[in-house]
Amino acid sequence: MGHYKSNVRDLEFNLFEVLGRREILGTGPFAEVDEEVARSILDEVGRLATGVLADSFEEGDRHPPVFDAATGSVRVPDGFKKSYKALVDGGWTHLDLPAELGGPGIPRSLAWATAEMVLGANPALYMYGAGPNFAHTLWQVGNEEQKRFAELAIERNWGATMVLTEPDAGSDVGAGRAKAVEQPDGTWHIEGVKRFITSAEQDMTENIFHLVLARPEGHGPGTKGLSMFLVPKFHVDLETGELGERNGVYVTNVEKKMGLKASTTCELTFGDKHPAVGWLVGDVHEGIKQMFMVIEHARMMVGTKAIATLSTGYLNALEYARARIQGADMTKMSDKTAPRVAITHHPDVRRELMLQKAYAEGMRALVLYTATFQDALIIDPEDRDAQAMNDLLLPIVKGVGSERSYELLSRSLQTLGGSGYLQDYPIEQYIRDAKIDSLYEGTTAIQGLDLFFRKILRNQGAAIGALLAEINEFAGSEAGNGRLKEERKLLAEAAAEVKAMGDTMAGWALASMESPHEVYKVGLNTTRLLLALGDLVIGWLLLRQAEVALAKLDDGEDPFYLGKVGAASFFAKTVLPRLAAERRVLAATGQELMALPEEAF
Ligand code: ST9
Ligand code: FAD
Repeated sequence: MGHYKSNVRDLEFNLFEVLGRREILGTGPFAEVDEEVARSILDEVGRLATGVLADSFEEGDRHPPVFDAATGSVRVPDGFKKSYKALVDGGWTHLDLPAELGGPGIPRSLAWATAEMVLGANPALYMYGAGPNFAHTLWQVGNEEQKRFAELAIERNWGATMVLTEPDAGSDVGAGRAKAVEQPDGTWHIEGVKRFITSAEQDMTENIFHLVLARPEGHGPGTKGLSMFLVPKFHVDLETGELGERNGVYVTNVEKKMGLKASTTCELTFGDKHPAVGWLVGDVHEGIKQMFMVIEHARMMVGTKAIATLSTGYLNALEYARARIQGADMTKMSDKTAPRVAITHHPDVRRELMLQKAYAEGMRALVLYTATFQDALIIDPEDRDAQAMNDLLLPIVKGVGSERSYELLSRSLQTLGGSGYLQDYPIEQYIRDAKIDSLYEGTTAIQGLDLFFRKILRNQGAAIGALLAEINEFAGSEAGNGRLKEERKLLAEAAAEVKAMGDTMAGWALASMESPHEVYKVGLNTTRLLLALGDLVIGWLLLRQAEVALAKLDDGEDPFYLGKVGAASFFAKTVLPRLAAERRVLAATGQELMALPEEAF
């Protein structure tokens, strides 16, 4: 058996029993995909993910890609190449594309459901295979020639990268110094060094194209002075599709990392050996706006990756716990001759397992719930409410998904006792591979700032207000037919705590217009609010699942549905009450920490 354990049943439960995806399948932009096709896609990707895709997960870690500094090339291990080939040959790198680009036209909810399995099985594969998706974005924002380039990139499965970070420009992308110099023929020469660029070199695709942020000479400071350029590794004859000369962009180092080792993280040098020719994307200087089209997908991808890893971590821990015999049942703990039991009998192990299950399944629901707004935007790109809700939920998917997954994966390891620490089991690699998720694509601090300042304040509380109203409506309903009464009460209390947190922070933000230091109190709590809102939404989605499950249980017992009710109730009773303490801590925030001299740290 491979390391990866999928949960197709839960994916289908979310899509078809809770989130009503049946209603949008087979119609409008999804006309070609009915429920049967959707289920067969999930089955097929599940089979692939638990098989050939997962096969090289360990090899990619123990024998990572090898960089040759003399040629700037990278050799990816053979087993990993085999997995990648299976992904490409099956057409799976084209799965997310719309019909006009030759894709099947599936909803985003189904796309993320399948992505979860690829990301859980072998995350680097998904990243190397994202070229067609990047090309889709280029096709959306590019000029005619760039659209043609994008079509070729899709047809030939070229690799792709997003190139923002520099040694002195990480979270602060606007500090970037890479320069773009316009040429008489309308092209640009890019100069400078970027770092930490994912997939910038590999030997699995014939070409790689880079979407690069650089500052045209004379342009202003900050992110708004950056433009986006298309910089291919090899030049391309757009008529014939033939590859031409090597462009002047080279990988000059590949980082040695804690985890996710199969994925190359590269230093990328432009214009050092010979000119690195770039084309201004869409002929407009709107680089940061265009790049955020990619970033939004990538943040969703990172959250999904984290959650996928927690899910397989939990399922591995569960399998171990069921088989591991150790100690007697607690009721017989003083009887030294009592039969030994599986550790799943011990209350502490059960508590730990249920916490893992609740977060893994609650955050899966969060990803798929968020994706329903992306579905709505395909159906009607002008749906502003769906846009605002997707915007609001994205930092939660990315920030909460990565933080909680990393935290809970250490609990998965704990369930295995000392064995969890060994490389005989996949969890230690899961933990190393998942740590990156709270760092790239905007650290957790950046997600917290994005949530409060952009998605709540700038949106004037509209989306968060709508979300809280929905949660309160559920809490005040008869959901569960009397059987979720206590849980709904806890949900309503938690919603009130989160609202109070947001209101207090908005008050400080307002006060900072008069007294600038007040904004520090906001900054001391943005991550707290992010995590608290995450817990609230997870609790709500779990209870929605429990409501559906309870109705099904009326027709007969099914452990799957019993587990749904159990997880929701557990989460409501053991996690949601903690939000009251978070609100108290937040309310008591003062200036002491910011006033403390740096030397005192
Ligand atoms: C990275 C990659 O880390 C890691 C993994 C790569 C894996 C690759 C594989 C990916 C696969 C999936 C991709 C598929 C792609 C396509 C699929 C197609 C189906 N939302 O607040 P301001 C914009 S890469 C939207 O003043 P500052 C907006 O235009 C490196 N837009 O910011 C705004 O203008 P306006 C990742 C946003 O103070 C403008 O920015 N690095 C948002 O100048 C300025 O906004 C990071 O993520 C938003 N949430 O700069 C950097 N926010 O206001 C993290 C801003 O007029 N740092 N814009 O609308 C930040 O995010 C900073 O907050 C900052 C601040 C740089 C934005
Ligand atoms: P810094 O920005 O220096 O942050 C250091 C610490 O300070 C963090 O804890 C951060 O949260 C905190 N901090 C910084 N600013 C603030 C603030 N204003 N408020 C509160 N806290 C703050 N980049 C790309 O462009 N393309 C890629 O493909 C890519 N892939 C990557 C792959 C890997 C494996 C890694 C490690 C990085 C990758 N990155 C990529 C870069 C990644 O996006 C950055 O590392 C990330 O944005 C953080 O920047 P930094 O590392 O410079 O940290």
